[in-house]
Amino acid sequence: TALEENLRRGLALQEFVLHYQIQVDHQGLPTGAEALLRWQHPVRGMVPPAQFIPLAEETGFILPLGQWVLESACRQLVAWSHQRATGSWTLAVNVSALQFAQPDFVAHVTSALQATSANPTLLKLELTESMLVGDVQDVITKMNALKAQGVSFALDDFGTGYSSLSYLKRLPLDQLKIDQSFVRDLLINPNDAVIAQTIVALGHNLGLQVIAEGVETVGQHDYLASIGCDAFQGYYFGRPVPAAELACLLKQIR
Ligand code: G
Ligand code: G
Ligand code: MN
Ligand code: NA
Repeated sequence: TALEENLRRGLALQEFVLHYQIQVDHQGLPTGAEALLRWQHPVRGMVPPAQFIPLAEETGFILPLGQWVLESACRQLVAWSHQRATGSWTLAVNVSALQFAQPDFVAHVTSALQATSANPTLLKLELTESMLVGDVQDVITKMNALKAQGVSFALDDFGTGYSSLSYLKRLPLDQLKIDQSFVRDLLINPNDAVIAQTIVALGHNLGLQVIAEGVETVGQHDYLASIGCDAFQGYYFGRPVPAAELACLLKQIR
């Protein structure tokens, strides 16, 4: 299709960029960021991932694009490692199901780390529940191979998918991300509040850190903090921005 052709041309012409959204700990101190892909189309402007990732997954274009994301993220980690304020920041990178399912996924991540000399312990890969429904042993093997190098794992959009709790306890995860759909109405919908509490308790009982995404207000933050949520991400702390703007954001926080 024309869009598919455009995507390939866009990658060649360096039209893709990563934006970074800050993540903070319970004290409000930045501990890292999530990389979020954007397509700066010369005519259509900034195209959000929801408008091209589904097609990229259907066509397999997500594979070269995902590799570009991994390498760019690793390059950013190296740039941050030279600055005092960001020296130990972790960077969370979204991985698509098709990308993760490749037999050489581990080799691809390793190659991005080695090509950039990024510190693997600062790289966090975000998986989604949809990746966990197939061959669980294959998922665990891949995760363990990367964990042996120091890479960590978060389960994104937690609570919206189909992962069974028996899978969850077998996976070598580090972090659960409470989906933003539960955070949005936390203060007005008692069901969402109970779900958030339950995810925090579940995560902690499994030895996982719990981060909430989509935190937009101080009220949402205070409630989540009161139920023991460990980390926070959302517009209240900062929108996804280019790396250069993140430095300005940091100065405001400090
Ligand atoms: O940034 P935004 O909220 O528009 O992102 C929308 C969706 O796109 C999110 O579900 C996010 O996980 C996904 N996404 C963002 N960046 C990437 C990426 O680099 N790779 C993949 N596979 N998905 C991404
Ligand atoms: O699915 P994933 O969690 O990777 O995607 C995160 C998406 O949520 C990104 O597209 C990002 O732009 C968006 N996002 C980040 N913070 C907020 C927020 O506080 N409110 C809303 N509505 N969306 C957010
Ligand atoms: Mn994510
Ligand atoms: Na999410």
